Amino acid sequence: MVDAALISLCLQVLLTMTDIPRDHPRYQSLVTREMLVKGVRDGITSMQGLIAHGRGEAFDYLLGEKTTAPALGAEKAAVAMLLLARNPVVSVNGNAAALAAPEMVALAKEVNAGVEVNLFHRTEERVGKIAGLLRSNGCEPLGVHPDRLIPGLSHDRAKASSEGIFTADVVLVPLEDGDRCEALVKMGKKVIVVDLNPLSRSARTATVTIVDNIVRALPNMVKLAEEMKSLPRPELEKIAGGFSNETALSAALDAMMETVQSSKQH
Ligand code: PTJ
Repeated sequence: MVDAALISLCLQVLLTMTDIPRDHPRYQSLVTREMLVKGVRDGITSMQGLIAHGRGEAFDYLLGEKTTAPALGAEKAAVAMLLLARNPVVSVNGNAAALAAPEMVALAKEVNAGVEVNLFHRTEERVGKIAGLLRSNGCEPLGVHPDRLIPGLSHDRAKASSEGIFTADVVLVPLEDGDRCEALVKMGKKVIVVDLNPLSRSARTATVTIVDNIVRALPNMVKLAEEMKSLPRPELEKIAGGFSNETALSAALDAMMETVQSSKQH
């Protein structure tokens, strides 16, 4: 009975996705929305995740819904940092799971990282479902039975696993909340975030902020990791060391301002 209901729901979502005309100028954006709606229906994404995505979309609109050259530079620096890390970990929340689960797992494989489920609005049911999705993509995730708390956080989002995020030297935490980003940086970790809002606290606190949509950033990073994993360490160190988060955020704001200015001229 439950299976039949699930199958019908999946079919409904697939039909909605195929209903979106391919020649719609904002096709990718609309498909991404459907992926998140499906994520909520499947118990993977939180309702709050839809609101967070809406905020992201507004910034993406200003970016022209494309990966800018500075964002690609940040993606390259992030991949170099992950390849150089002793114990890298990729963190997955409800939005990342709905939008980029296969790519998160593929990237973790390329850079030899652990994958950990870490939720802001944590429920054991949602952790289980996200872990199941990650397993179906070929990895055994950490974070299902967290045994440590990140210092300075008074919330379920503090939960972490000792062999994962707690001891990691480099963490990729896409769509991270500001408090947790700050707490991880305070623990001495290099923190990579994917955040379309260059003004957010996470963006300003992280070691590397990728101002790009996760649906573009993660596939780019998988490709970069495939290409870069054979580079010698000094070369990777040069790429990672040459990155400035301040400059990257300023470039993202410039790109957005340019969109606003050119719209005013028309
Ligand atoms: O699954 P959970 O419980 O862990 O919850 C996940 C969310 C995302 C709801 C939670 O971490 C949250 O509330 O995040 P914030 O504080 O709203 O931050 C999300 C940030 O991600 C915002 O700055 C958005 O602009 C940005 N964002 C939203 N969608 C995307 C995005 N950045 C990149 N790609 C997106 N698709």
